[in-house]
Amino acid sequence: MTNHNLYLRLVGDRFEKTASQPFLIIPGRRPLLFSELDRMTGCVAARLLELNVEPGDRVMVQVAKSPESVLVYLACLRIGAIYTPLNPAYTTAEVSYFMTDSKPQLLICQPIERESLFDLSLACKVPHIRTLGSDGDGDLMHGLESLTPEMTVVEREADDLAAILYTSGTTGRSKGAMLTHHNLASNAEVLHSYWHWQDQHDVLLHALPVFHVHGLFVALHCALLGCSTVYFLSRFDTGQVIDRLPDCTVMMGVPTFYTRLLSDARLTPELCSKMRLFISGSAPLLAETHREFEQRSGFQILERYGMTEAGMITSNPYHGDRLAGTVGYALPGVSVRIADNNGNELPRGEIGVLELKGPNVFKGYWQMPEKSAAEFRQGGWFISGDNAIMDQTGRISIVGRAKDLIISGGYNIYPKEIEAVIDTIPGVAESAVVGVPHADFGEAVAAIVVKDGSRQLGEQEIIEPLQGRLARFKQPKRVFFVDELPRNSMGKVQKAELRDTYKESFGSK
Ligand code: MLC
Ligand code: AMP
Repeated sequence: MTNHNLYLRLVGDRFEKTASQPFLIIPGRRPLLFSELDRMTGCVAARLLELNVEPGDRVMVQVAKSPESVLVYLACLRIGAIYTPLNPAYTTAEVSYFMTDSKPQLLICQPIERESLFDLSLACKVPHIRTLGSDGDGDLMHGLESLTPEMTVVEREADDLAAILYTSGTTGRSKGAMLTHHNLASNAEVLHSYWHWQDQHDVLLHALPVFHVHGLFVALHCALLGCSTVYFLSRFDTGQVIDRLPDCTVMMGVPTFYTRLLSDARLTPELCSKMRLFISGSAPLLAETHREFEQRSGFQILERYGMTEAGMITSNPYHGDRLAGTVGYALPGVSVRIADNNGNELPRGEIGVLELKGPNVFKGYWQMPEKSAAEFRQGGWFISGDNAIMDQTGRISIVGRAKDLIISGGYNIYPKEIEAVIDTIPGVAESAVVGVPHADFGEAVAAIVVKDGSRQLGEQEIIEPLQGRLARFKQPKRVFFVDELPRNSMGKVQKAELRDTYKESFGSK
């Protein structure tokens, strides 16, 4: 049997030529060398085996970005465990849902969170909890050097799960997208080739979080396949990114990264003299940002489009026009069509829902067979929920969303989840949550609330009860009170009207 374990494609024994070079360069810490990667992953794998993690078990990881967190990801692949990362911004209440749903064998959390998560892990019957801090501290790594590294790479079928990534849903309930070894490997290989990765020469500037497709898979997989050194920054800090740009050749980011760079006078063509490629995705890049960035840096940003369930789907070309406001063409091996609400393909030039098929498309949602089936059309087309248009050449533009979703700074926020919590606050009759334009985050969350008259309510009375229940990034940045919500004749809240009414809440653009 061929071993389809993604670990072999990403690490294996591929780093002979770059052995002495750094894989990850981390400010204030010793770099992680390519020569160390296989053995250190083997040590972490040995620790996971000590904790009885078996192939197919979930390992839930809610930690800060660190080189050790990358080792944990690779070690999970190696032993055939299913890596299940979570945003550290999630509250204990949110984590409780993920634990109950995925039933991990092991939870790895930040040392500071151990106390609050310990009882929860007991209640959810999670057998083991370990800690990992941003400096590699915490009990997960204690005494690791004395362990005999586990150097085998467990055999995996192409269809076996490598990771579960939770995405929120329009119903407010998160769904675990099941990604297989082949989903991830095929997408990585296509991107590595489509973006003309310069093996052993590219240097990647990495300032994205590593619990989402963008920073974890797109960025790290390309770097590993290309044996590239990575400047691994804990978060996006404009100053740090500006300091590092002269040493790098590729950067991937959400649109906020680019608007923040534009607001810094140090962004010049000279600063980017070694750069080869700036890539943007996860949220729409404004055409004006694309144009301004070209004027200031000399680079046309390459915009691509993707989602958790399918990794990368389309990309502007490497050679040829990178058109502002478009997301380019279907990647090789990926089929894309624009369809009406019944799944009938529409002629070129008409707006409809983007549907897709390919080796990148996930296996379904964890333990939700009906919900999974409902997202696919006959013939295996996955319904993205994004409204798009395709021109005569096959070039795609995303023009809106069929799903009720806010994307803020590259994070997806489902209004339903926020509304459900706000509606439980005493004094609230009902609420509607919408995304409104925001210069930094692209969209920001605004809540429109109808009071029931039983008590006095101000912005604070709405925000305060959300603490501990919803991650900060999901909480409304503005709250408005109205007598009633606008509804159509069917009684459906008119969110487009609300978005329009409140579009200048964060200043006009
Ligand atoms: C942080 N905050 C946000 C936010 N990020 N609020 C709304 N939207 C966001 N994205 C809030 C914090 O809660 C905090 O609130 C305040 O803003 C400052 O927090 P911070 O941590 O200092 O923010 P910062 O580090 O500046 O982070 C902003 C950011 C970050 C845009 C750099 O959010 C980021 O890295 N986003 C990338 C997300 C990403 O990787 N998405 C890819 C998904 S994969 P307070 O109230 O406490 O002050 C995907 C598929 C695909 O979509 O196609 O790629
Ligand atoms: P996620 O579920 O976090 O993976 O987010 C996926 C969603 O992000 C997609 O369904 C799109 O709505 C959006 N998205 C990703 N890339 C782009 C892009 N380049 N332009 C517009 N929207 C995008």
